[in-house]
Amino acid sequence: MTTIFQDKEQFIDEYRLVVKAFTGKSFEEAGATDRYQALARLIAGHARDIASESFTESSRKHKKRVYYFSIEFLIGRLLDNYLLNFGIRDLVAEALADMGADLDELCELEPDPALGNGGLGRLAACFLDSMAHEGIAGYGNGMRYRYGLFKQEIVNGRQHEVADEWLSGGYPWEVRRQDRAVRIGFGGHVVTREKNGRQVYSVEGASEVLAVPYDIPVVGFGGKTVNKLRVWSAEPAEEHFDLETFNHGDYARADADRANAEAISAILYPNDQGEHGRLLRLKQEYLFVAAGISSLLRTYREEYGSDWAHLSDRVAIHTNDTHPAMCGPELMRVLLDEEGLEWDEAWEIVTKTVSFTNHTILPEALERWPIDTFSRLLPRIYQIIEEINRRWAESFDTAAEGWQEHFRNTAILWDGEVRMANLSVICSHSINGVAKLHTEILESTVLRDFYALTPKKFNNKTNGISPRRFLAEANPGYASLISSAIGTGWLDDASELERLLPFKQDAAFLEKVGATKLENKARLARYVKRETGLVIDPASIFDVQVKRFHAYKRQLLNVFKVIDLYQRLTTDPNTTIEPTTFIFSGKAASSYTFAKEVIRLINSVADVVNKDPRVNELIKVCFIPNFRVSNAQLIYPAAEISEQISTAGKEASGTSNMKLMMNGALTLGTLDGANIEIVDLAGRENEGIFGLTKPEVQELKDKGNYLAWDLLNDDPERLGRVVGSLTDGTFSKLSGGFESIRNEVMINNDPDLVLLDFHSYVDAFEKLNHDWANRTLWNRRALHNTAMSGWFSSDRTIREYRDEIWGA
Ligand code: BZD
Repeated sequence: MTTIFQDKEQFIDEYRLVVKAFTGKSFEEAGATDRYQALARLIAGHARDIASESFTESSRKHKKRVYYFSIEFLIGRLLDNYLLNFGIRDLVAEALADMGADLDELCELEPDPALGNGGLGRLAACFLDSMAHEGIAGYGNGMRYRYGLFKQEIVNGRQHEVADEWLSGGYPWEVRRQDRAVRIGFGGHVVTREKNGRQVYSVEGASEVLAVPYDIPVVGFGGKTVNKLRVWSAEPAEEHFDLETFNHGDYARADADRANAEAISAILYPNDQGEHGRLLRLKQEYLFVAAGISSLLRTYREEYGSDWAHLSDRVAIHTNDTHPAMCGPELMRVLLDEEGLEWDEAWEIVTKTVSFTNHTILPEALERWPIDTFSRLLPRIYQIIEEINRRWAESFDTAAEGWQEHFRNTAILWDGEVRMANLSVICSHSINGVAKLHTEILESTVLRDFYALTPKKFNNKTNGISPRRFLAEANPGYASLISSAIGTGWLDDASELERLLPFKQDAAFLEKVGATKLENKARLARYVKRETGLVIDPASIFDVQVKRFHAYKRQLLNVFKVIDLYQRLTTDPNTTIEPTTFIFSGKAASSYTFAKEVIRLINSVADVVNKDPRVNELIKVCFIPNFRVSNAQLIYPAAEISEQISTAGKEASGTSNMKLMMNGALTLGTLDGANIEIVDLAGRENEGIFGLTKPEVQELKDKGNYLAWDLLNDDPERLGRVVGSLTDGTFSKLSGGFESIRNEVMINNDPDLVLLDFHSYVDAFEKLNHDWANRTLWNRRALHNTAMSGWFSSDRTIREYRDEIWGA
């Protein structure tokens, strides 16, 4: 552990100086926001000092640099996390207390940058954390959106989207690097010249914007390595302020260039399963790719000159999903057009440098662009893609049987579209899925033709999460209980959590496990009361489903369970249940009508159930608005049941399943994504597993004879009544009925098999729910889950990437 302050006194002296320099006021005169800003600047300054040491050290040792390209990084708040990683959290908290301030209050003032939609963006952030912890010279490359993912407000049960102006108060962690800005061209046309008997390509008539980088330090646990996340902002390449137009009163047109350029980095697209066809999105993708490639090559040149043949020994470029798929073609463009390499030489360098992770198998989420749009916006990149595609076609042995089908499935250009997944695969030396089942599905279905050709390129890297952020920082009570038993080594090596296993026999320890959970539930209950006015009982079971809203994630199945319980509790005196609070949180893409209706249904059910004195001592429904990293850190530690109920085969991995497991929740889930590995590690007896498996879902699809009506007709008492309640007025008081949901289930024949899994789900829930009565047994299973969760540390995942993909 390096320490940046020798003692409290040194910290206080430095802090006072920064407050003064930054605000012009003394610490006593400064308000809370100024105090927060100054504290963050102080820590960021130290972080940057170490970052520059880390960089020099990597240069000296010729360490391979890993560039993680991701269009999203959902980093969350940094202050608390960096104090923890520097090992100075207690020192700073005590010093502030001495000064009459409160660290927790200051931490609360930090904006929570929502530069991502969900799992993919948060995974990228956990990977930065782990790369720094593992001492890898690993850098994030992404976008600096002026507006993050919308803020969600709930009005009459409905989701409303409000702009997230996270930058308006200033962001103390970032530094603008004007000196490293890069010009990026869009449009224009390709011209060919001959130079020394060689064709030389360039683009003329392009319009340019300036990509300006902002660097955010990434502090690794232990404080020894500090890396950087570089995010790009779009600005006009030249100031074209039209004074005459302005003087004529047309203010908007006077500054039109600025507005057009800035639009590129204005918003994060809020659709977590792809957003196709939007020109601005394509501009975003090219901007952060081209700027990132230019920036990493500049660093390389400074260290190794033009020794391009060894690029892949010194640099790894990892592409997080297909949004950075242009890394391959852009690197080709620079090597061919600017550095004068031959195609074959350049291609070998590119394919040895670039690697790719896929995050989805939903066919509608696979990114594709109309050739028209693409070639007009990026003519030279398109030309290079055409050539890659032509050579790919040529590589097939046309005498071999079935080559046409293999080619059709693997071609980059097909049906008037650029297929980004195929581009990513062809440009990469490694292709990985994010959980065992997901990788198997990639190999056997989505990417099977590629797998048949080059099986060795495929590998699995099951996702992971940061134990620092999601256990130590989110759950300090449990973390210190754990450390009191096994020491603090688990923060460095989460596999040490297994040393908790002997404590499963220690009744007093198990009681403390329950007591910390209760405290966390009380903390969440206070938050819920403050945010929504709803009172929830910390003594009830907290059953939690928090994630993006999506049909395949089946929040609908969960609320059907709640409706069914409600109906049985009010009509059948034999129904028994331990008091339970059903907690939901998550956003739906603004254009995703069905998902938004499910949110409205949950809130409408909550409105009825929570007001009904016949049941509201037993069950409560709670929707927590505006799910984001900061409130997630309050929710995971309070959960007892972790709802992971996607239709088998649909969830690539999931990561909230891991966060909840680490915090001692039991998984109520299907055998999907990383749930399978959770069960493998912790044992089926410690979770609540239900539902169709992937092969069973497949068989059903193959047979094609699933009929939602059959299930409904067979079960009028329960399923029939649940579905009926969608349209019979039971839940329509708040803002109307739910015909569209009913139609999705009955007329659209229940595409996500909600009705089919309903009974096994409710049964599995009730079994878990009744198990809770024996608190000692429950706490034992909870502790077992935590003890076995160390494998899900993103440190483990990153070491696998390092050893098996990046060779860093
Ligand atoms: O990625 C998610 C998957 O759905 C999860 O199963 C998986 O655990 C995580 C991490 O691997 N995918 C996303 O979160 N995807 C997006 O957020 C996204 C964003 C923009 C465009 C397309 C997808």
